[in-house]
Amino acid sequence: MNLFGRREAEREKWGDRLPPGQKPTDGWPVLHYGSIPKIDLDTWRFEISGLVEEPVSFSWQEFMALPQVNLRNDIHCVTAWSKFDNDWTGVPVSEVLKRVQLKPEARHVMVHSFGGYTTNISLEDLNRPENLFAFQHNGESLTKEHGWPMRLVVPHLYFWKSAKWARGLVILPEERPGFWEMYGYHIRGDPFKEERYS
Ligand SMILES: Nc1nc2c(c(=O)[nH]1)N[C@H]1C(S)=C(S)[C@@H](COP(=O)(O)O)O[C@H]1N2
Ligand SMILES: [Mo]
Repeated sequence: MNLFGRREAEREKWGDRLPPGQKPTDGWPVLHYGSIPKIDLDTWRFEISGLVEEPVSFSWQEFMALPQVNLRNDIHCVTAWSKFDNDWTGVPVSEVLKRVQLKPEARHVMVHSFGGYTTNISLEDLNRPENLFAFQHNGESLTKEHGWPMRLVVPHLYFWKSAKWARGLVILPEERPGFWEMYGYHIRGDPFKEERYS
């Protein structure tokens, strides 16, 4: 089959689930800036600060005691691969956000990772039922290169929003660019609108 034929076949197979300009992959590429941070579960913390009445800080045990879910979704990387039907286990973002009281001016979030990576997201895009802090993928603990022990998964936006090695959220009144957003990636990054770069 020629390239055009193959693309047509993929489009037919995945239909509306394949965003424009994307190609399905069966593998799982590893993409990140810098090196994999060293993390120790004994000292690991996840913190929410900024525009909240009381900042909160979870130990690994406390985080694991939150309600967990299994969710299946598709991921879309801005470098043009999409990976369908990922099974994640983790804690819904909504469960984590329930543990803080947001101040009335709260609108946006900076997600922080061990190692210094950041990415911005609106509270509305973050607090959706399909988003989770995942520690398993397809039944296995996340590998170090894919974000062990825990990463954010936001399937409706390009995958750079899904911070690996997540360590906290800072709640903000307005949008501020994160790491890739500062280097020209789109501030929101909806794959179905092809919001790749700004
Ligand atoms: N902490 C951290 N998270 C990150 C990144 C990063 O550089 N550091 N890269 C992002 C980008 S650009 C992509 S495409 C995905 C890649 O995730 P994967 O390596 O599990 O496929 O992670 C995102 N999360
Ligand atoms: Mo990426």
